[in-house]
Amino acid sequence: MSDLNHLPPTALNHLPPTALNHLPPTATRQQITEALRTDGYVIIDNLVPASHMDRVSEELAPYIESTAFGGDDFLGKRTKRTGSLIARSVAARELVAHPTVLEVAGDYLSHASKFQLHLTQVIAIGPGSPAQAIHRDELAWDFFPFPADYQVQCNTLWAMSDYTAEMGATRVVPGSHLLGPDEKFTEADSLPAEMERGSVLLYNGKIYHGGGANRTSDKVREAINITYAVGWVRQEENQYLSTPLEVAQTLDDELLKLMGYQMGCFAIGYVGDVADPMSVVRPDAQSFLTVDEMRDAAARQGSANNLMNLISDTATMGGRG
Ligand SMILES: O=C(O)CCC(=O)C(=O)O
Ligand SMILES: [Fe+2]
Repeated sequence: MSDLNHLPPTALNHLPPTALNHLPPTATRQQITEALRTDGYVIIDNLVPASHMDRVSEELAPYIESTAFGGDDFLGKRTKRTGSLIARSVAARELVAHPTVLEVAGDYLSHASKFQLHLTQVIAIGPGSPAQAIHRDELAWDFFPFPADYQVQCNTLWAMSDYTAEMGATRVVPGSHLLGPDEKFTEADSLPAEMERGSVLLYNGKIYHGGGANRTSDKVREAINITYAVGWVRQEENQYLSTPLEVAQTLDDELLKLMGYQMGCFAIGYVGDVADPMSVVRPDAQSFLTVDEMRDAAARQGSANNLMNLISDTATMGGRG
């Protein structure tokens, strides 16, 4: 470090980072959201105790055991991906609904009327696995080039096992969230998201990243990937078919809404006679987007404003407020 101290501050600013940014578990929602906005990622250390990960691990072990390896190089031929975490693990549900993460996701995606759960998955990278190709998660939507200033996702990777570079800790390319969709990066451009069990890497849909190579001979790197997206896109993991209705009926309303049992915006997600999807799980539910929520959406978008005026003019709001 002493050599660096002799450089002028402007030169220091141009040195590539040598480690990824971390925040303590006491960081505020504003600090975390700000870090995501500025850097496209941040690691929060020890957001849950390691003992929580023991519970998740125990509940999911039989499912991970019976999961097949991936079928291609992107999914990883020595990597297992085990989904349906809401149906399979009560402790994983608590991660899905972690208050800090939900507050940050709500804030980060507040340009949309609603946000929702996008996928839940254990990613277990086996010994000897090569690194995954470095990519942006936004590519999931048929490679659609979302505008540079439109965030579609707020993602998490929780360390369920130890998470060292040698074991295949996720690799992140700092600064890459500001670039377009067609960049190519190698492992050398990236840094490992080394963290302790119970820590979480938050990252947006635009930052380039990938699973690291597992260079050990006997250790499995396990992460819990839980991602959130704006309410108007299709979810990567089909939440309605992944969790049987009998299980859904036992979940609380907030988790159900997050899974997509709510209107994703004023026109997306109805069932039957334009009914709220929650009514399938709770027959007496009445939770259409309120007029106030539609007004909020209108304040964000010119076209929404026009629609609000139309709706007010023709007074068709009855029954939805
Ligand atoms: O396993 C990891 O560390 C990252 C996996 C990933 O980025 C993905 O599958 O999209
Ligand atoms: Fe990814």
